Amino acid sequence: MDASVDRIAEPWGSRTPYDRHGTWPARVDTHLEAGVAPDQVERWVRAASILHSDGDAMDIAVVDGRMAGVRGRVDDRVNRGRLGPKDAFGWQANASRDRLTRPLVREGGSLVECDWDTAMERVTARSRELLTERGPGSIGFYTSGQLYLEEYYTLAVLARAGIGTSHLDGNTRLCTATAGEALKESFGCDGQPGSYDDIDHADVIALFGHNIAETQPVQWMRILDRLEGGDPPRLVCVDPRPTRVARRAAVHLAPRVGTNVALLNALLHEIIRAGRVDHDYVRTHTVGFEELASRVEQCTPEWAARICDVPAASIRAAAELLGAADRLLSTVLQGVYQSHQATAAAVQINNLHLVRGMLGRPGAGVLQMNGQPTAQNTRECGADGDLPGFRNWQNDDHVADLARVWNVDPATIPHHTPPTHAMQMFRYAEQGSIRMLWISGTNPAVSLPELSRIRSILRRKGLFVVVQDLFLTETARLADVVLPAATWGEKTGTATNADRTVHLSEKAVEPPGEARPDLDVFLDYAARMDFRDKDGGPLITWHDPESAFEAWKRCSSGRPCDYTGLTYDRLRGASGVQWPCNAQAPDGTPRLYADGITWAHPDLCESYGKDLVTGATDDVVEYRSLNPDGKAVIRAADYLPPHEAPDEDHPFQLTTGRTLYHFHTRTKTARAPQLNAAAPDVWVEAASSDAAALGLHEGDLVEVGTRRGAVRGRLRVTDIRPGLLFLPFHYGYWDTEGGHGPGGDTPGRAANETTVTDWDPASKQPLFKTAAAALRLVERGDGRVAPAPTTTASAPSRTGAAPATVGGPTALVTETDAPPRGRRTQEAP
Ligand SMILES: Nc1nc2c(c(=O)[nH]1)N[C@H]1C(S)=C(S)[C@@H](COP(=O)(O)OP(=O)(O)OC[C@H]3O[C@@H](n4cnc5c(=O)[nH]c(N)nc54)[C@H](O)[C@@H]3O)O[C@H]1N2
Ligand SMILES: Nc1nc2c(c(=O)[nH]1)N[C@H]1C(S)=C(S)[C@@H](COP(=O)(O)OP(=O)(O)OC[C@H]3O[C@@H](n4cnc5c(=O)[nH]c(N)nc54)[C@H](O)[C@@H]3O)O[C@H]1N2
Ligand SMILES: [Mo]
Repeated sequence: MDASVDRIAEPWGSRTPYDRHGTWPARVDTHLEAGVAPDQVERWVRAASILHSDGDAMDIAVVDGRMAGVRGRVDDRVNRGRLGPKDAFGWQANASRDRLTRPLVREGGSLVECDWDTAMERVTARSRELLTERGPGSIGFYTSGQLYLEEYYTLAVLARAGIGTSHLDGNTRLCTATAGEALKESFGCDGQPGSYDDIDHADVIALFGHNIAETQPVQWMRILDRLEGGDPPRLVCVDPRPTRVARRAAVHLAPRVGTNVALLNALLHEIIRAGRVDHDYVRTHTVGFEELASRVEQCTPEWAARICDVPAASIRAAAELLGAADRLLSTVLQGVYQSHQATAAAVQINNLHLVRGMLGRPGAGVLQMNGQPTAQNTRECGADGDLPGFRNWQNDDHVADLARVWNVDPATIPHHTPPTHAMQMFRYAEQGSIRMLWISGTNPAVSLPELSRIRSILRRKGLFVVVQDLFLTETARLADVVLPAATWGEKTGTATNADRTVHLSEKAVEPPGEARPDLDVFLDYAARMDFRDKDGGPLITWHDPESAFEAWKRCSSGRPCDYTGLTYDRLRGASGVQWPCNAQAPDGTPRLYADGITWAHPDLCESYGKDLVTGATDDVVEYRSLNPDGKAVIRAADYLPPHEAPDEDHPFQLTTGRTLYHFHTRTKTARAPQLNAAAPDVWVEAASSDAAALGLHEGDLVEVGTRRGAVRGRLRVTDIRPGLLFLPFHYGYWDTEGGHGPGGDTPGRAANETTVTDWDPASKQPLFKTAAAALRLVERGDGRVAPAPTTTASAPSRTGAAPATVGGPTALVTETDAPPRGRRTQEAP
């Protein structure tokens, strides 16, 4: 049966209920441009979504050589045919008229069009000059979580072995650095333990600072379908906002932002006190339990209740659910990773699973989530502050092994200090030691904290800025050279989602004008720079996506993220394979650590761990004495108060984050009419009690100010935690229509005007979730309403206070029930 559903008004579509341990029914969601019928589609081209980390598999409809719509892929393990709103409508941005079609270079103060040769010669000339005059440390690369594996790997090789710089990081630093760090701290190595299939089997699902309903809407559909089926799971939600997840939770804890560690320590205290520890598991697979038990001994629910401002009874109720669960699935995201004590908190969630022995079995797993579509690849390819293949920069054998793969001298690969993290790279640029910064696939002039500072760094005279993007973004406008990139649908490559599922996305249409795939740009640069291996042969021996993938396979061989069992042809068959995929696991690996902890041994581990308070790196001697046999490490952490507390001038806490319909700095979603209309401008959320106390109403124009800057937006009064304000971070100051928003250096629309330059000591991930702020009226709304959706966590607390968010006739998605099929066999519970 087919149904047509307005998927702006009903973002999660119709329900297809299923029972615990059952198979999630398949259903195909299709959205085609108005006037195009399914039988007019000439080709369906294989792809996976790149507007979140879910990895929703989809096919692109091609008509007359252009994109005309998308359809979920029915046999895929991740989404079983479903699409979220951004998947369904976001593709339209590709064809927008303001795509960059030619390179630009700065001439006499302004950016002017030129050919590729001119632009690339500028970049290589500057690179050579700097290498001669100042050495490799004067060049930095800041990349993305949105390119393809092949592109990151190529960039990692050219930056680390070609240039020889340690200044290479991704915007994954803002996103999943804490996920990676928490996995390294607990399991010695990055790599997602769990699987999305755990949703089918869990009896308790706990979501920590993760608004999955809006940020991975397809997995939320799966949870909703289980909630409607037999033996439904109970949800625990830890989030200060009234998210859809919170509204469906058996226990909702809405803590003061920045207090996750206190709450988690109380949960661990209760679980240990109530005798819920799996002592066999702890003895066989872990070290550090005694230390944890003694550190949380005083952390009673009453103690945490005072710090977190949640009822002690609710903490007990949550602990009872977590402690009694027979299959517990936990997910963690930015409410932890971008909040105070990020790594310490994320590690306590791993500890919860270790003490309860909830790992490596269907339904029992932890998902230290990713955010961006290919953040996993940034991390595993070493385009972040790590070495490729989860090799340990402190272990000379690992460096030597990498040097063997690249046929270079180990000394070529910088490894005497930790690879530079993004926040430090911007500091070096500010101080003048980094003189060239090549930014690909990210828009730091909107997404980094404290934007006035970022703008002034990017404008510095001595800093040569290269920006590789689809659009003339806020960042591109500050560049010396702008390189027009091709993107999803216009180039081929692989992407690995948050549960290690690898998808191949193929080129469906030609890129606009002279735009080029990022891979081609990096290969061109490497060729022009003439990077060589130690025998004088070319350092980079590949020439297209498939040969780059084959090169990466050699680098991944024998590593935790082993891709050697995969080929492009294989990925064109069964849709979605989870790494490691090799001779031992030819069909891929649903869960890590099913047979104990495998990569934590001192000789194998990616990291010897860090001090969670100071961030100081441990060395091999310390690690070997702590964990000689390579078990999981239970690391305890004391709660520390957030760095910036509310005071008289700034009486509120301020947090920032996402809304369902937009992706990041909106370069794509603002160019998709259905998505743009659902949330067209910035707004401010405050609790009804706070609004009443200040005499503020829905739609009033208000200003949120911190010590860094201010944002103006219309007020939405919601059921958010009293004392807390929320700003969506999507709105830059450059309007897609081509005009400035409220102008110049005080744009007043981007949340990051207000955020602080501060980061987690261990993961170096910046803090976007905790600040102290003031709120004041600028102008009465006089009947206007905030441009915020009503379908989400931003719903007004008073029903009817704002007209319901709808999409209308252009937002219809066809939902086609499909009989369950494909390669999946039912797992034994
Ligand atoms: N629609 C949409 N989906 C996306 C994206 C997008 O831009 N739009 N981006 C993708 C990316 S890159 C990412 S990283 C993910 C992010 O996905 P999420 O992490 O789910 O999204 P956020 O809105 O950043 O933060 C989640 C929640 O953290 C809560 N929170 C804030 N402070 C605290 C705290 O101190 N403690 C706790 N427990 N909770 C807190 C907020 O109330 C918020 O609801 O989404 C991905 N998916
Ligand atoms: N206040 C606040 N700030 C935050 C966050 C928050 O919650 N609050 N979240 C942080 C997080 S988790 C993230 S992930 C970041 C995201 O921050 P950004 O990475 O800056 O955000 P995007 O808008 O996704 O930027 C990606 C850029 O890449 C371009 N692009 C897309 N596809 C391609 C491609 O194939 N090739 C090339 N070359 N370019 C491409 C897009 O046009 C866009 O300009 O923001 C961070 N900043
Ligand atoms: Mo992210």
